[in-house]
Amino acid sequence: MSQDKFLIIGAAGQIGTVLTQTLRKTHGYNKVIATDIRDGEPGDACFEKLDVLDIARMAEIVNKHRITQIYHLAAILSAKGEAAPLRTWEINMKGLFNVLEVAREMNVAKVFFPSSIAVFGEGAPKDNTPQDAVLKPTTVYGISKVAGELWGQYYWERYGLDVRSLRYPGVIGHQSEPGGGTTDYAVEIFHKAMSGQPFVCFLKPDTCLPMIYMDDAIRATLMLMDAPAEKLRVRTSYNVAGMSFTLAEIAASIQKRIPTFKVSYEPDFRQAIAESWPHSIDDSEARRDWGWEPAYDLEKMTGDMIAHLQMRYAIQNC
Ligand code: AKB
Repeated sequence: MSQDKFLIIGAAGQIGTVLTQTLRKTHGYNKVIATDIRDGEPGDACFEKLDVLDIARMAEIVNKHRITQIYHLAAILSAKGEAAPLRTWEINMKGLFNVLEVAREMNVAKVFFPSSIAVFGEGAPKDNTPQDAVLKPTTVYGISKVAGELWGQYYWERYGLDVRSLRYPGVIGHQSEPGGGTTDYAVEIFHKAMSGQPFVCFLKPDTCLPMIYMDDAIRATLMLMDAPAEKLRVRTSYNVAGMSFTLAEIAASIQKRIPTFKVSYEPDFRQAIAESWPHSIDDSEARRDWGWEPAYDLEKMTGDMIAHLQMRYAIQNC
């Protein structure tokens, strides 16, 4: 068993919830310290309340628990970020700087920083968007991710801090709910279908976006973090792909299993964000450097989501 001690920042979020559970299953409960701005379970010695803007508290937690790896997942996402651009910049960038500085000062071995397909914008090819496509994002979230990628690379090159990163597509999972993203619809659609309600979508039916199933997203994260440092030729952030589909396609995939499910469309400001992003991603560098291969396509993901949510909704309705 490894001697690592993990710190998850944003552990109550969509990815943080599942990553915390997965790392605890592999390494043991006490090896993973969950932190969030929200309260944890009373009396949980492996939870610490943390505001990412509070560097002194972050350093205290890293010191107290002798942390060797930090997964920094706290951020304001694309749609919510547009309501308060300067606040989003502050949280996303100052939060990252605090993590990088604490990790550098306290000799943390590895840092994970999530980037996103939101780094792409005008000028990047829409289909099979390559790793080194032009990065001209339109959202403050996307701008913060481009800057974050470059700062991660800077800390690696300047200080030897081992910062690793993935450009996540929209993440779909049954275990936790997303919040504030443009791709959130792809989780909400399942909950509406399972609770017998119609779904009114904020994007048009032909909007095609890259997505990844939670199991694949977690597996990709851990594969990257476990890869030998000398294999990693990308020190900004790796493109990573799962599947791509339009809204009409995911609706049809659910309707194959739940024929009474109804979807209608009322696009809002998030349509423009979605249209600035790629349709699909070329992740050949991730495949080459650390053996990435997704396990879930649209049909397999829909089947698995419905099976898990069926159990959850059945228990809730008992
Ligand atoms: C969002 O929609 O903002 C996020 C993302 C693609 O990074 N899910």
